[in-house]
Amino acid sequence: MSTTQPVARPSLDVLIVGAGFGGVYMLHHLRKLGLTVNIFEAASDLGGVWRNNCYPGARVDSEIPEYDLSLEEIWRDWNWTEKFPGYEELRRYFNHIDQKLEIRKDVSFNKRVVAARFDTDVDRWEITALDGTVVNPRFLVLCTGFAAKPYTPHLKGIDLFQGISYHTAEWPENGLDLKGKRVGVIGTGASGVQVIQEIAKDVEQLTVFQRTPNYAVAMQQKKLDNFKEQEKMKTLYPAIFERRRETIAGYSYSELPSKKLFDATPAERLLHFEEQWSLGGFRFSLRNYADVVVNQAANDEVYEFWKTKVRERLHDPDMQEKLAPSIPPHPFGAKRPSLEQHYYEVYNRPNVELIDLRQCSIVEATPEGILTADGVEHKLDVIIFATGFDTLMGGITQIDIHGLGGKSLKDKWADGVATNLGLTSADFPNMFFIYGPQAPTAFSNGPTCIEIQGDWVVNCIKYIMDNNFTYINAREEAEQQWRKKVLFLGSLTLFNKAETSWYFGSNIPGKIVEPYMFMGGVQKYDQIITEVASQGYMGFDLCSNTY
Ligand code: NA7
Repeated sequence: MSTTQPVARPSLDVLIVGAGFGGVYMLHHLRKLGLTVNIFEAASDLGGVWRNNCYPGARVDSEIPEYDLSLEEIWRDWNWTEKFPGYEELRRYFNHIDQKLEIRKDVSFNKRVVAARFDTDVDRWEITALDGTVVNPRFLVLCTGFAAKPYTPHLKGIDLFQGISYHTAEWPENGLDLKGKRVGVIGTGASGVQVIQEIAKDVEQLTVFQRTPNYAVAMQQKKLDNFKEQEKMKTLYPAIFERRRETIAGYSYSELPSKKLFDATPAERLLHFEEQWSLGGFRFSLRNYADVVVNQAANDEVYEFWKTKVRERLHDPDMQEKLAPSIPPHPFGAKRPSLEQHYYEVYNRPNVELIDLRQCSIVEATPEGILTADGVEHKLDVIIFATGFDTLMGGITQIDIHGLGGKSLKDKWADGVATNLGLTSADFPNMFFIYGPQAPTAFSNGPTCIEIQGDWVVNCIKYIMDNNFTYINAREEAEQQWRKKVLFLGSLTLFNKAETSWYFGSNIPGKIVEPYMFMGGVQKYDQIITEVASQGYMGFDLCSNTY
């Protein structure tokens, strides 16, 4: 870190960290309260994940308008060109938001926050950025996103590799020409699936290193070139935005059939599966029978349908077995299914090889590629790590945060995350996080979760200011109760049956394995946090200090 350069901004009320969906939403609403607000953003522009993830094929797996912010100022004269937009269009969306809401004037770019310390002498946060900038806001709102800390596993010998290697979330801004190259992709999660299906046609040779097959489902992408139709649809937008808050997963369509799977006849089930599949998006997982996530036999039936759908697109029986195994490696839905467009057809191409790491593991990187346990050296020019993130917690704990009594948040969470309502943590007063751990977060549609949590935080800050409190601090017993609830809900489903899953932190060696998200659904979450606020912030201490 460079030397400290204090910036005289004593009047700063709120510092927001991160200028993605969460940061932008918070900035707009907090400014409306008349507060002085600034965003510190590590990247050079707006967009959050859509700034960092610019690998070929990067696009959102939630369709529009479900993925829109509900602010009419934004959606009224914005039209999308694809149902599931790519990162370039999402960046243009952020430019549009800026035009409408004048966001950039209150954002400091290239400012990575590295430390935050609560100063009890003045009851303000002291925030330090990597370039040495220091600010002292009353409130700190972390909108760092759930996937802010990329994870690259250590690959022995990688330093000797003479080609180039990138993590998907650290892709060069100016792109990378992969035409005619021999490319290896490690990882087949959401990022892996997207990059693989995009580049297979361009590269000379693609070698995919797969540890667990992705249960990818049909995106059913659509071009939206008829803007008149989109404009007409807008009469429904307010209803869609209201409805998405009343569902389990924050999509207006994410309503489950009332029947359990085996209460429906085989014909009914088949028709239901086919319908959800052809409608596309997350419907096949989010509108499936409710017991699929708790009943193994019901889950097996869904897996069988999925397996048949996938296998009929693959020519080679060996590929069929690797990509859609006879014995499911984990229950359907235990890992987030990706949305694919032509992912499986990629494996019918002569220039694509699939290495099943469960059969044959990676030994090391060599100067010319990757050596696998069968003694084969896969010659590569480029290695792409599509190996995911230290999700949910990593974006927060990579900032050195100290609260009351000098307590470190990272130390506090070393034995497991403790938050009150997935919004605050005891002894870190006036600090909030949006779209972080122990909230519905990535278990739900991003904008819905962000708006529910964001509205709560805005109202809470308003309450503190209106009532002349100095700060709000979560009570430890409330936090323990919330933790118990999160762990309990996480234990009810089949989701903990996957060997490695970022839902449970088991994708990162050494990370505590426990449910990192509130799995009780968006509507329930909204009800709980609203109730807490309406009861005068039950489970929190509201302190008034006079100086
Ligand atoms: P994910 O979904 O965490 O996927 C990471 C992939 O990388 C996954 O296939 C992993 O296999 C694989 N992986 C991780 N470590 C290794 C090692 N050491 N060796 C081989 N393979 C490995 O990350 P994404 O970026 O794709 O998506 C994250 C979320 O971002 C996504 O769900 C969206 O919400 C956006 P595994 O499955 O653990 O066997």
